[in-house]
Amino acid sequence: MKLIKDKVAKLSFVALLVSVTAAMFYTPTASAHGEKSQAAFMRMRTIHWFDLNWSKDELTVNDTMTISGKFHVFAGWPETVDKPEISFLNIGIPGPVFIRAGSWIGGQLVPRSVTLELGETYEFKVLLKARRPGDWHVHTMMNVKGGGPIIGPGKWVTISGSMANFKNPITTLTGETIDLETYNLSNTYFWHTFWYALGIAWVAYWARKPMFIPRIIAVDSGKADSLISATDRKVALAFAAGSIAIVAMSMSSTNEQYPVTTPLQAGLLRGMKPLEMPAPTVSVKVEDATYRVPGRAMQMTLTVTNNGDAPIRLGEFNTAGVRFLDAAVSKDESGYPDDLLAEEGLTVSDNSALAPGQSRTIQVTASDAAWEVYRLADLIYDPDSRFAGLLFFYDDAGGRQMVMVDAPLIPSFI
Ligand SMILES: [Cu+2]
Repeated sequence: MKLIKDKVAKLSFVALLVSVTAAMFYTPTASAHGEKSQAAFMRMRTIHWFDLNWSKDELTVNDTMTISGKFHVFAGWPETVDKPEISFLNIGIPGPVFIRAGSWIGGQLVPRSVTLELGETYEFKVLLKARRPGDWHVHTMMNVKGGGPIIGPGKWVTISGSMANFKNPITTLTGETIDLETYNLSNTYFWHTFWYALGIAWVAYWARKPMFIPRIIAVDSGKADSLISATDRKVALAFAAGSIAIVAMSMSSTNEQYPVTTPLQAGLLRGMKPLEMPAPTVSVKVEDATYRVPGRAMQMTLTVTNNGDAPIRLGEFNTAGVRFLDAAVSKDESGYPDDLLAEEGLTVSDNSALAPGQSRTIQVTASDAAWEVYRLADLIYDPDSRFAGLLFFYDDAGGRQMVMVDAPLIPSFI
């Protein structure tokens, strides 16, 4: 009876070990990344992405594409989120389905974190190389230390072909050309297997002996010392000395084989060059802003003053990557993702050209299902219900001006 119990205990232990190991190797594919669950204020009051362009939406493995555009760092950055002093320009994708071959802010290569200034606008570009076939939602993203990943708009991109053909060749500083995709992979497999096997051997050695119940009985009856024999001590010593010797030997042989190694580079780049934006000659005052829950529409009363020398019209309101356009003034020709584009989502009470020197109070309505689909309307349940967004004004000569708006948003449930 005791023997059977012991066998059962051993078997369950082995089963547990196997399942834990299996869980480590199980990696299901994720197709979305929770962009809608990120708090609305994070998407509306931190980084405003605009003029985005995904150079392709269909590629085969090894093809490259770029994502380019601009982002404005909102001056009224929320107090609850750390300032973007240590930020990393990234791409939000489900795992390494692309590799990032390079990224640039204001023309400068940014393989590291950067410091961004509040209130500034930056130009960026990211070069990607297709690795894993599938349909992937490719987002712009800014990782901000203390703020988390701040996700931008995403577009579906299809990669076809076979991952087995993926190549990632680089030339090292010592002049050797290697394929990073497969470089020294057998070595990685070897060491993982080796240490795993050694660990299992160690566990197996102790698991041969009576376990759990017989041991606790021995400990309880004051015979704990009898559980570890002289052989056990020798085996333990051999394991310890052997492990240390293997580490020391493999380390010295590695050092011999690769005499020149440099650590992964990390650090902070300061003084990123912002985009020089001409001071807007349009000024906008938000008189009030309400969000009508049943109509999925945001209504703003704006007093717009044109201090420039050309007549202007309001063409677009952009918040959290959702673009509301007045089709009569501006159209999208960049292939912007449909679900984020309300081509006729912007209604202006009087959108006739506003002459230089004039001022007018207008009612602006931004309505689209995206308020709910992208869960931006959740903002009204925040303790600090404020929204922020970009307004784009156009003149007849094709000029465009960007004006930031930021105001409390009051919900209306009727
Ligand atoms: Cu996505």
